[in-house]
Amino acid sequence: MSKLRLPALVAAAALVIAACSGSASPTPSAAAASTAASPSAAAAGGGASVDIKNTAFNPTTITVKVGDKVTWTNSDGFAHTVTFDDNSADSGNLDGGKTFDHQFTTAGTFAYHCKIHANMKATVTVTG
Ligand SMILES: [Cu+2]
Repeated sequence: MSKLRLPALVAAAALVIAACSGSASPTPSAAAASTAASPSAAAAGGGASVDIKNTAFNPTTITVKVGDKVTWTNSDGFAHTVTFDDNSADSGNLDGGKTFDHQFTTAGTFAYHCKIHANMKATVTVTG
């Protein structure tokens, strides 16, 4: 689905860029260009989000593609960590309300945990 939609977005962005190239007033066309760019950038980048709430990762298993970024958001009012078992990434103490992200560049299944709460465990599966 997203692959079918992408050319249309690119074409729309190209039209916006072409339309504004001769324009003397950049403010409205710049706003239009950034609005058009947002959905296509999200579709091209890919990724996933994990919420940390009630001393648990949610969801506990996610699957992303190589090159995707995963963002963790601590929705609890106290610190957690996102620490990979193989030490490939570690958020350190992530206070409530803070986010941590990590881009996955190799395929595999990566287990992670919270250093503060031993029962908090989850995995990220990265497919090639
Ligand atoms: Cu924790």
